[in-house]
Amino acid sequence: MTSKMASKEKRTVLVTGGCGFIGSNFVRLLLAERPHWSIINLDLLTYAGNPENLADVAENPQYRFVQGDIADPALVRKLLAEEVWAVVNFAAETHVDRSILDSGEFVRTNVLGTEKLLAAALAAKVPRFLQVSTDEVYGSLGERGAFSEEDVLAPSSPYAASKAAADLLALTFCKTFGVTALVTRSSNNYGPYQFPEKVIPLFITNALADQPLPLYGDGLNVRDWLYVEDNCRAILRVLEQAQAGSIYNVGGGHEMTNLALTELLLDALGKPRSLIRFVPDRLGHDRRYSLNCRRVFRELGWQPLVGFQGGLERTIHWYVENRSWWERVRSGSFRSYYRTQYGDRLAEGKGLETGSGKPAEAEPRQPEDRRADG
Ligand code: NAD
Ligand code: TDX
Repeated sequence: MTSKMASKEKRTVLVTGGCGFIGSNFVRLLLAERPHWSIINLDLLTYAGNPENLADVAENPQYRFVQGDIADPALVRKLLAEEVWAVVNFAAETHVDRSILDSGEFVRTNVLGTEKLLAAALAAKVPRFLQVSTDEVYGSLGERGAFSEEDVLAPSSPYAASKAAADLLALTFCKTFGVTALVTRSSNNYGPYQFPEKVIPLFITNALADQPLPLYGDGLNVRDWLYVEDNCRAILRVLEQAQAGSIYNVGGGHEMTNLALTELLLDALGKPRSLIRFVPDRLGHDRRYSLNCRRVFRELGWQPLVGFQGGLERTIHWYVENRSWWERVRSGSFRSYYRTQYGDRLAEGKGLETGSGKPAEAEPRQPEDRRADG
């Protein structure tokens, strides 16, 4: 069925984790592009979930919010009884640094929660189940190469391991029980409403508050950046068009070092580079991520529409215009997290003039190239 026909059909989609960063952008996209669809947003409202992220659509009759846990079978069963056509599972603990401080909640939500959601979808015969996975499941690359969907999963952090488990559970529910499970593995997203623990919003908001920007290790780890709306469009395409059991890499095609990214942000904000602090590295810090996205280009005709320069400008603009949003988010429990994560690190940190290109403490791991096909 073409997406044009689908857009006229009435369908109900259960979006989980819709009060987070990507989930809220996805809900907004669905309401705009599939106005006949009904959306149920199931979100536990952890520290990362914020109903304000969807305040502008809260009164839309096609949208309903339910506060609850994906690991609560009775609640999920009740919601799936409403003739749900698809589940899109964004709900997760998502921050690598927090998984290094304490991995328990990552296993509970990302692994057990996903398993419970899959079991409920199987029992309710939900026609489609999309698991939102990540490039981190593949582990780290050296300077060359890119991961394709057939590569072995070799996660480095407890976060990535929990996401790999969820990703494989979805695929096994397809093989073993016939659930129409679909998996997307995207690169680093950025854009409005991202929780300011992740590097781009953390560095924008620190810079706006004239606070130091803590750059891990030598600052030369590489990430591939994808504008959040582009990822949401890819997820919608996979949801409507992909075959059962298929996996799609979704990358932005814009790789850069963290140091280059930081300098770009400071320049764009008109803030001095003296705000950069090289701090002790993240444990198990993946050196580089890169995705081969030929499958999603060829089979689904998806490609990113937002260039990095434009996407970053929009993102910076959003954080400048929404200072009250991030000041609220950065208060309360965020402060104690920040002290735990950065207190000692910043005390040991070095500025650009003394630290440029040098790790402040441990040498970051230099993993071998896993593939060289990119
Ligand atoms: P986020 O941390 O901003 O939001 C996560 C949301 O899930 C929050 O609203 C939270 O309240 C909710 N949640 C957590 N535990 C829950 C539970 N047990 N039941 C119901 N809701 C729960 O995350 P994000 O950055 O928007 O990421 C969304 C998904 O995309 C995650 O699965 C993540 O692994 C994946 N992903 C993220 C990126 C990225 O760059 N942010 C990249 C690739 C994949
Ligand atoms: O303070 C920091 N200093 C720093 O140098 C932080 C928070 C990060 N970094 C570095 C670490 C990474 O190399 O910046 C890079 C990006 O870090 P994060 O924003 O924490 O993202 P990452 O670890 O790459 O994981 C992200 O992309 C994949 C998301 O958080 C995951 O949810 C997603 O699955």
